Amino acid sequence: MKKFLKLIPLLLLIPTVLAGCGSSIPSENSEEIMQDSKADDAITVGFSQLGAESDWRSANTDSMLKAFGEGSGYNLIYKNGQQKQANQITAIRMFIQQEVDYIVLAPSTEDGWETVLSEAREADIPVILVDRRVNTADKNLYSCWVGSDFELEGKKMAAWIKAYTEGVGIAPEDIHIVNIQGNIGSTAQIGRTRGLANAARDNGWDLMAEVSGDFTENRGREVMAALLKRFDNINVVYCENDNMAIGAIDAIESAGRKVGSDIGNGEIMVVSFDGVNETALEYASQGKISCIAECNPLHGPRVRGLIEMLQRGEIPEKFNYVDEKLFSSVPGVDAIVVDGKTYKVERK
Ligand code: GZL
Repeated sequence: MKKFLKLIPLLLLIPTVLAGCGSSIPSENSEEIMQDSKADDAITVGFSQLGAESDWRSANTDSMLKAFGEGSGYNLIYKNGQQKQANQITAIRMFIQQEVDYIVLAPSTEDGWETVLSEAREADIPVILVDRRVNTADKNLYSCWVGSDFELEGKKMAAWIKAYTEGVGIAPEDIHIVNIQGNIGSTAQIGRTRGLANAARDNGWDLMAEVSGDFTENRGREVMAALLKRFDNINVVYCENDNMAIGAIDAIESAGRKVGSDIGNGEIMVVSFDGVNETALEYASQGKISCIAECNPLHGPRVRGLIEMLQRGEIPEKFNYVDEKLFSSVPGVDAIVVDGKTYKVERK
């Protein structure tokens, strides 16, 4: 398992990246942009992005467009799948027809890719997976993958919840937690959900519900409002991304409840993943979000590095994980241990 260089804490990096790149992110409805390179022998990359559902996704897209943009020596064909696997499959078939040199796929969910990836292999076009993974029996249908260890992200968050609640004397059986999940069947959802569910079982927490908020703010708000009607004892809300956390906090405050880490005095503690959305970062520094598990979206340079290795005839690691941190402004937990490894909790 290859580890990339230690990352500058994402929380300090993303606003700069987005600001520095301007609005090169195509709107959600734009189907395709071609960034022509001046170089005649440019390598052509077909990039099938799953959609534009969150700030994380926009930062991920922007990172890719920047890495393969003007002057990079590459031609990039970008296709936005608008959250539909069928659109991504169509895009990959278009890339095959156009005889691109590489296909980069950020898959919406894990299942249903065997046929189209077999077609790419028959066309002798290497496929690189970015962010989420695909569930294929034949791992040779793609050259390599780069992204996050989502179950580790969930384990780290659960370890933080355990350390914090033990530190303030909350008994495990008094932790009444709901999980607002990402898109069901996506690698990020599967890993983060498993990380929490296993910890709740092992620690004796009351995990009352797991409901998908589709990684969007609006669905996060709707799901949280419904959960507050269903349960009157929720004291921890585990949101599988920042956008859903922002929606959930709005619903909690609209219901007249207070978000914060003082769950012993009736506050509802909200924790989240990504560390990209500006509002979520502000909430975290205020303590409205008690802890954020970083999920780094800046995969453009990493994907480009993998293509450059393949171009040199080198064989990259099959699975390339990025190192990520935890962020909290809530006092009491300076580090957590997961699978024998210690992770420092970053303070803003
Ligand atoms: C995680 C990525 C998830 C983010 C969400 O790598 O797949 O999808 O956590 C995004 O914000 O929508």
